[in-house]
Amino acid sequence: MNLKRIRKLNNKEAADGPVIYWMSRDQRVNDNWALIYAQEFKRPVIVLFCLVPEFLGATIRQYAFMLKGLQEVEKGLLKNNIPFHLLIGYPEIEIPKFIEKNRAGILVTDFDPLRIKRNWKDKIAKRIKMPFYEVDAHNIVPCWLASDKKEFGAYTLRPKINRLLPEFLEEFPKLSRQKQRPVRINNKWETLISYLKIDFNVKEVDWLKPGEKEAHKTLKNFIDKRLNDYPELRNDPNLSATSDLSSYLHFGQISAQRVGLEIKKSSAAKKAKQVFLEELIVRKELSDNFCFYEPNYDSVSGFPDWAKQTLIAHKKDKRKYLYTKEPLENGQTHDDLWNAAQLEMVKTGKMHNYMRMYWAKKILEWTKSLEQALEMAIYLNDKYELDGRDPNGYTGIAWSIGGVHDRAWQERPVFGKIRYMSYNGCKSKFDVKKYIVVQSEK
Ligand code: FAD
Ligand code: FO1
Repeated sequence: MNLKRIRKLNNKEAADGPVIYWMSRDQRVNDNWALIYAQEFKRPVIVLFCLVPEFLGATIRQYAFMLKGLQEVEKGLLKNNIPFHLLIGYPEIEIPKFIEKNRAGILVTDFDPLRIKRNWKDKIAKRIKMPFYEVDAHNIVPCWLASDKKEFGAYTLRPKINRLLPEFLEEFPKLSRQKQRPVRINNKWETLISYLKIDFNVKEVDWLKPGEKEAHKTLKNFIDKRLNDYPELRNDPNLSATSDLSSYLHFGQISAQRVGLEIKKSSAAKKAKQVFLEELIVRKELSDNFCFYEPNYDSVSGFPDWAKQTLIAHKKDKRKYLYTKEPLENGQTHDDLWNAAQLEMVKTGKMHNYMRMYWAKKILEWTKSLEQALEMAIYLNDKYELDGRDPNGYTGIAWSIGGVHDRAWQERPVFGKIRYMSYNGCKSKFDVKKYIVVQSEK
């Protein structure tokens, strides 16, 4: 495999013993560069997942989706004679403990730009006595290679990605079946719920089924039925014109590279492929670039200087409407379109992309301060969206509220030079009334 997908996180030398793949962001058996790399050492491979009691405001909606996907991972690995252990606790404690107990010689994990994951890895890298490798199994072009700095926007990252795509958008090798059948592992799937310190009131959803198989079905369905119309219809929240792959991508239940390969191979029109791949590759990998190179990706200090200046200049502007957490969370503002979008997210776990932009910008318009607006948008996004707690979320919110990857627009109250979106603007783009009615009936 292309070794440019791998970074070493410490400078320790390999010892004897099995290779451990600590699976975290890329929760799948197939098309997983981290697992493929773990097998390259030609030693027995053991896969672990460390379940933490809480994760960035996730609720049972997202935990249940993830855990069902992981049960499928366990089965898929066992078919290849690869043992899967579900650890419960904090990775910085549980991983070193497991390594020691199992006399492992090498640790491999998948890449993630989020702060919480980087902190776990920093601590583990110091605590263990063996080499620790990180493989970018999520991005097609490894994040640190696509660019060595925080990019200004899609227009600066796009040429860099496009130059490297021929090298990285390649087929995956097949997983090797291990020779020895693993001993039975008693993962505690049934009892682990009691260990979670999360909100159990946010209901699971049933319109999207979790797991690697379902992710592939969703992709096939999109390619067969909707890809050709994607460029024209994707911005209409009344239509199911987009792929619905974001939750699968978020939990790594499908690889973006597999999606990219299948889209390329399909018989869809060139324009449709190009427009979709722009979102899947350039926009998505730009989010990882932002979170990787901007330590303050979820706070106002991470906004570009021009945006901070203009927002501060308009800090004291009078807000026509001011809302606290409760009316926002309950979708009880004066704006029926905003309320419908909020309810779409609360009920289904997925707000349409076009509405996400409008939704976040209105939070800026209706809250006391910029800091409060950002905090509120992240809180709601991470609590209700199935695909939340993701670099795409932090970056999408920073784009909407803080001008990240955008440019200055005409100045106006509250927003300053941040791009504005209006109710009437939405009316000119799609049937607003229909959207409101449909969401209220869900
Ligand atoms: P499709 O249109 O089918 O796109 C295919 C894939 O491309 C998506 O699954 C996604 O991985 C990627 N993609 C599409 N649009 C974007 C984008 N604008 N930025 C980065 N990648 C993109 N996306 C999340 O995955 N998680 C979030 O928490 C999230 N929060 C957002 C919050 C706001 C305020 C905004 C403006 C955008 C947010 N997005 C988020 C990006 C986007 O809205 C979703 O990725 C998209 O709606 C998912 O639906 P889909 O899979 O049907 O998209
Ligand atoms: N990753 C883990 O390694 N352990 C977890 O227990 C865990 C829980 C979790 C819950 C909700 C969610 O949306 C993500 C979760 N993740 C967990 C991480 C996830 O796989 C992603 O890596 C990041 O959220 C995005 O990069």
